[in-house]
Amino acid sequence: MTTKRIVREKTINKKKIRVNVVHRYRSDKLSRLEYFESLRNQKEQITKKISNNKLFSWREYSGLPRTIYCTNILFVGQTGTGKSSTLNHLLNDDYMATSDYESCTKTVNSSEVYIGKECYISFCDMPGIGENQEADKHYLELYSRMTEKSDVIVYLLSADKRDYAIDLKEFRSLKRRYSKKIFIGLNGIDKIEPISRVAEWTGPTEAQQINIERKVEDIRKLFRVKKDDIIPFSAICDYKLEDIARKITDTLLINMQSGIVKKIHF
Ligand SMILES: Nc1nc2c(ncn2[C@@H]2O[C@H](COP(=O)(O)OP(=O)(O)O)[C@@H](O)[C@H]2O)c(=O)[nH]1
Ligand SMILES: [Mg+2]
Repeated sequence: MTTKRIVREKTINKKKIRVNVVHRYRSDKLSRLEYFESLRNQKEQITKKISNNKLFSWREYSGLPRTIYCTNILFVGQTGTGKSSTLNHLLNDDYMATSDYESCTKTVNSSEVYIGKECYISFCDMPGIGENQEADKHYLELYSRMTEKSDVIVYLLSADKRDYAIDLKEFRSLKRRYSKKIFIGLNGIDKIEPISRVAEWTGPTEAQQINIERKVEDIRKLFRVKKDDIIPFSAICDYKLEDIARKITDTLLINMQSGIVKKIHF
């Protein structure tokens, strides 16, 4: 696979945002994972819909104006919820830095996946909130500007947490503005009790499954969302990531059909 890393400045509402971008030129060799097929299988449909939307010219490579069409998928949520891990596993990559002891996504990282010759999906890994107030101020402003221009927002929650106060506040504010394009990814279901410390985790035990369902029900009530808008999965164990890919595709297509997505790029 040919990839190219660049840093690009995007101007949103007259302010510049630095975005690290990785380009992939051969999308058909992108991933061995079957679930990604769901995006590629609908390539025609997505390409057509993206093409109907706003276009912009891009002179970065050849120096000649080129028309590129793009749609944005954002991964948001608290630090450590697995945003970067989810993207790496979803795209079969290790481009996004992850860490088990510190937050390491300080700016927007974007993986641009070409689904047509001049048409791509941009998967944006956002910095995590909830680390400290000063950083949150900056990151929430970034969220606000990026979400406006996005087509799908995946809000990640950690399945093994109990206190979702910070998430509730931010999620509600996003949901109010973008109710049709946001859903919850409940990551880390391998850590739901009772955990076996011996065996390698390949899927939930019966006892874990019961607790996962309970957790989904609690989240549904707390966040006031439909059950379908909560996708339990495990990024690290590569479990049910296909559900995330499917939900992204569905959300993308629904939004494009309903005309919510008007501006496709910034
Ligand atoms: N057990 C488990 N750990 C995970 C899972 N997803 C991410 N992690 C771990 O959680 C830590 C934070 O992940 P990261 O992707 O950096 O989170 P981010 O800050 O949201 O980007 C890393 O140590 C990951 O290995 C998961 O599904 N299960
Ligand atoms: Mg990260």
